[in-house]
Amino acid sequence: MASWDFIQKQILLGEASTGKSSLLVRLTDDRFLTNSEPTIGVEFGSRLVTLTEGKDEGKKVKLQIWDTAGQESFRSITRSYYRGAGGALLIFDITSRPSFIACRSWLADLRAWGEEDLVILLVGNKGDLCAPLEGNEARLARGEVEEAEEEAEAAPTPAAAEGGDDDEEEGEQDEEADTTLTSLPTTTTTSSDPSRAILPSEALSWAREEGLAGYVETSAKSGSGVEAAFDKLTREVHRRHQAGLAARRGAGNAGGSGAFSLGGAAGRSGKCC
Ligand SMILES: Nc1nc2c(ncn2[C@@H]2O[C@H](COP(=O)(O)OP(=O)(O)O)[C@@H](O)[C@H]2O)c(=O)[nH]1
Ligand SMILES: [Mg+2]
Repeated sequence: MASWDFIQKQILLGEASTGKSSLLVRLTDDRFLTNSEPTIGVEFGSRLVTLTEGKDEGKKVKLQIWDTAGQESFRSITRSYYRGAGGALLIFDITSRPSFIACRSWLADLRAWGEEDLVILLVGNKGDLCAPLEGNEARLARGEVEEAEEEAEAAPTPAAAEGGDDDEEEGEQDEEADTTLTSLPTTTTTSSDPSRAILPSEALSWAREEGLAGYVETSAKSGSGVEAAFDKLTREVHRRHQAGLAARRGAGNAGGSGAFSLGGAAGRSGKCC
């Protein structure tokens, strides 16, 4: 009997040095990849995720996570990397605005090469390098969007209020940002922490604008948020895929998209997700 019920391919994407290989090693080995180890060669990881809701609650998904093995430095990622992936983690380094801006072009690649129903989660890594967040921003960093929004409605955060009072002071900064950030949000939130380049509210706002599945902050170094990010993506891919299958069955077409089949592996358990 197979020890898992469904199988999913997920891919890691983002600029070099954002921590993709470190996140994979943290997830699969629960350790931090030190500088002395070459990241090239870490190409593949696997993990079981238990589903927590719906008719498949309690069932297990086997994740097959693909790492770029350094190819992203040359932007030479091959088509086979994207093929059959149900989920993608689009990763930037929260201390580096250029790595966040680069997510735009990685997203364009994902859309060009990825499966039509690919689910993309935006991930801000290296959380350990910044001061702990509080209140609304802390909830957004943990992916607790609904709770954070409820709180924001009740009491607007300083970030949300910035558009009003601080317009003059913000003006210069916004203009500068406009030259590089075409459609990225220009109501850039500021942080009192000099090492933080992107606040969760800004990352989430862009993720929503682009129709991504959400935003989560991680630290491959401390392990914080890492399982949560992969689990969130896995469950969302499964949920959407099951909803898609149900809709197709309802429409009298039981054929799947084939987007998630992984050769013989899927056949072993009889299903894929
Ligand atoms: N402080 C800190 N450093 C990290 C974290 N993740 C990765 N790094 C470091 O960032 C550098 C690049 O990481 P790596 O995983 O090779 O990035 P990749 O090129 O995207 O695969 C390495 O020096 C890592 O040790 C993190 O969460 N916190
Ligand atoms: Mg790497």
